[in-house]
Amino acid sequence: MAKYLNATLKQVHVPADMQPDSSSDGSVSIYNPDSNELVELWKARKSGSSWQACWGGRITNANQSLGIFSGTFGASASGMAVWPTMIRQQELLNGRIDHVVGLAIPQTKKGSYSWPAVRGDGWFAGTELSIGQMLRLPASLDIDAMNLSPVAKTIAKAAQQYGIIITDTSGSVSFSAENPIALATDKYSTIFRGRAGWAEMAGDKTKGEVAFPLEKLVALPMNYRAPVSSTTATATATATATATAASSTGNTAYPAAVKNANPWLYWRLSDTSRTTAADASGHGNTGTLLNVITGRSGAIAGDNAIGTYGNRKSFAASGGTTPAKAFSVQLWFKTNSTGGGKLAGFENTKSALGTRYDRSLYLTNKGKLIFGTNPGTISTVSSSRSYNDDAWHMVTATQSAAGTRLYVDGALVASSAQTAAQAGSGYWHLGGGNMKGWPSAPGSYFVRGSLDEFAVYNTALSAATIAAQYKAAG
Ligand SMILES: [Ca+2]
Repeated sequence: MAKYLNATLKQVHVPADMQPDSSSDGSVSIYNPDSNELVELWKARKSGSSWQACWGGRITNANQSLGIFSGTFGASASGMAVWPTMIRQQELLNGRIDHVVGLAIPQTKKGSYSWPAVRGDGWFAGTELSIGQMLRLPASLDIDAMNLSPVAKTIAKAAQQYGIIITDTSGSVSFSAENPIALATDKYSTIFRGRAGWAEMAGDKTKGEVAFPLEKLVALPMNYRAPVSSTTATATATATATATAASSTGNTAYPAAVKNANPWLYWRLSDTSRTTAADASGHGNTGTLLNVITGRSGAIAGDNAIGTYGNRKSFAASGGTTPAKAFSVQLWFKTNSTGGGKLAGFENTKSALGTRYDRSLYLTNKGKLIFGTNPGTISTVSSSRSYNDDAWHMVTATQSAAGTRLYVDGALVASSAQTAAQAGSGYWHLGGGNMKGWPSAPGSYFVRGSLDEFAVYNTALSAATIAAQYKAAG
């Protein structure tokens, strides 16, 4: 990833007098109107004559972009660019802000984010607002009739007309404005009438002013105005149109081949919801998405995939069930991880590490595929080659009275005579779970990569069916 970040940020023109935000975040936004590119850096610092950053990203065609960084790139916890929602000094001087404004709040919701955020770092349970969620002041509120400070009035009008977006989790409720170190002349003293910014937002009581009406803000629904097919880095209007067009001309042979084999569960993982995986099997076995990245480019043309971060908060789980004696578990994956991870498995807990876990399909640190069951003693089969080559691979594991079989990219790669698995009910996991005690257990129990087209069947698919499915993928 560091290598990819370097490539992303290569040849960025850094102004000679650039100064990052002096806070620990060291955030920088650089917009180049000539190339129409926006680069944002996090923890930027100068080392000798060159600049280094811990993380960042680049958005091309910036003035047409939705301002969302791809994958895990960007300078913010949300994946949203900081620059578009930042209040400019000149806007405060003009008394007019013609855009949505960003707001950081101390408590953001755990495991949840709202479009246009593509990820979040919230960790409070039970609070109402998610990273990316929008708020606004009601249109009926007469802001001119309120005795607000000039700054509070300007921001309140933007909050009424364009809205506020939750951009970050911070120590206090705060709007983000341009850092004066980036400006030719610092006029904040004039803007804030010689007082602190927070004091101006609270109003000057000696003038009878009231505080910015935070209590009148109304939260808009999650994913407010999200496009039906939202994409990430290249989420320009053009790219969205392309993605929509692609879905109508996408590959229909592969999903048809899966459905013909009567899956018990079939998640295509092209969901716009960040929390629910729709089931295409017809059996209503929707899944729960936990802190995954949606809108990733998929294995099958015209249909997206999800991405996982490789940590224990980021995976998907089915509803409770008892697996059939004969079964198949199947998915596509794409990773370059050298930490391995469980691609799929069956556990007795839905969202925590299981204390009973079985039917484990996983990648070792070296990228080899292992599938096994634990009817009393763990019994596995393993591929001879590695698959952590950042290309899409289709993996299918089956078990029945005929034994255990592991297929990769439509072909049998390993088998054993094992016909049994652990008894009991539980949940299918996609993307990670407990691996403790399993042979060549991965360094990371949770896989970091893209996952797609997850299917579970209550039958052992035949070699011919699997080969035909792989062929249908094109
Ligand atoms: Ca898909």
